[in-house]
Amino acid sequence: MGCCCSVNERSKIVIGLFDYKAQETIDISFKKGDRMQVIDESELDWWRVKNLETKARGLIPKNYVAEEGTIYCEDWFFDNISRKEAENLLLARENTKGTFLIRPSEQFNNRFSLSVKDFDRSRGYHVKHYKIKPKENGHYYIASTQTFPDLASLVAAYSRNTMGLTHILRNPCPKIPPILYDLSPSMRDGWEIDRNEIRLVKKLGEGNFGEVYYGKWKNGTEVAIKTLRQGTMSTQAFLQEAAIMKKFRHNRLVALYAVCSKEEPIYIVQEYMCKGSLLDFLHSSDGRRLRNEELVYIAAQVASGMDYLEKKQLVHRDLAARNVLVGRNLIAKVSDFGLARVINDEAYFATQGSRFPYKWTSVEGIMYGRFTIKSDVWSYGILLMELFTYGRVPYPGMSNDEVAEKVERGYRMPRPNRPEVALEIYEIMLQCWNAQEERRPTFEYLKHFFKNYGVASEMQYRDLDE
Ligand code: ACK
Repeated sequence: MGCCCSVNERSKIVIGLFDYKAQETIDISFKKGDRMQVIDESELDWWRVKNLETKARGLIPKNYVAEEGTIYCEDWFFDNISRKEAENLLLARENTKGTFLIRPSEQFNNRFSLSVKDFDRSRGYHVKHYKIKPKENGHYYIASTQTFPDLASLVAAYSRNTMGLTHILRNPCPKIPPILYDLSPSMRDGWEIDRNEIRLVKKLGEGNFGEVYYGKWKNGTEVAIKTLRQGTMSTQAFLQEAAIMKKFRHNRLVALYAVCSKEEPIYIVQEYMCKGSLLDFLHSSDGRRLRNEELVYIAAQVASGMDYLEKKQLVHRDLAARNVLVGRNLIAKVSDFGLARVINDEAYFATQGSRFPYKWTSVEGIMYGRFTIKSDVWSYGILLMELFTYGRVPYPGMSNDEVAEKVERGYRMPRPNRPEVALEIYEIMLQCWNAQEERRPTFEYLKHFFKNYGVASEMQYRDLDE
């Protein structure tokens, strides 16, 4: 009995972590919590499944599900996030006191951290972090007097009783659905789409290469559409570049979804970032209220996106606050990478051009037109200055010519007149502006510097055993 179904019975079951609405006929919808049997998991992003609730068969985005019975199905478990990211998620206004999550420790295997939103008169809303340690028998504890066979039992117990925490665990922190790198499953191997599928809804502004719109793709997916002014670049060169950009996937790089290159103007269809450019955001009322540690968080994210480009050996050439975009929960992503290389526009990339970004360009970029990842590091230093001065124009009051001349002779922007811009951060800027390219830091170093900035690793935790 039962042997005929053994293959199916043994196949993997996954659980929906979010609702997903099918976009075509080859994918299927599911709800959070639906059980699905995996039929084919050979593709990178899309798995073929049978939804055991609706009986429908088709493709689903694999990052919307987790294997049944694993910790990844738990609403409160957040894989792959840092302490700062946890704080930003928990501090979102809609979360009340007691909202919590558990994340793997950044330092130790098989250790976890519990992060809980709290409130008191003196500090206002803030996040407390507790270490969850394993015992030799595999049990877990926060206070050594109370141990639990697994994290779920630990959460259940601390949801009933504080047992030394300052607040009981109330609601798991809401999760944000991950981005899909394809507009739809049928586009997983291509990126040319029919421009009739795109609806331009509202002009967002004037970008480096043409107008930028907010719009919708056929089923309603929100997208940003960059239109390229005629003659800005050769279509062939652009398509080669787009092919590279489509393969670049990183959670701190704006995703390229598709292009419409059959007619002018070329459209570049990108992930939509609801708060717009970092520069405009810094000027907005929300931006002006950013605390120092939030500025550090943005600096870390930009360095993280650039670290990925550094490892892939792609030079950005136009890194600046105007080319970083901001989304929900202070997520910042690097945009327009790779595009600068294929631009024909003399005004933009000839050093005499009116739109050449002098104030962001390294000495060797201005003098010899040499652009490398190290000149991106220079630009990152300028971006840091923009960030920590809330979007002030670099070298205030100086013309491009003056900047070019003075910088070549060794002039560097002085430390801003704000006590929060710590000397260490200003020193990082100066290192990015070292005249000798090879002495500038790597993006990997910059990423770690800002990720760990202000984290005295042991001090940040509350220990119930003390
Ligand atoms: O600050 P903004 O609203 O954000 O104004 C500029 C404008 O277009 C010209 O660059 C906005 N923009 C560019 N790309 C995107 C995107 N992917 N998502 C949202 N807004 C974008 C930018």
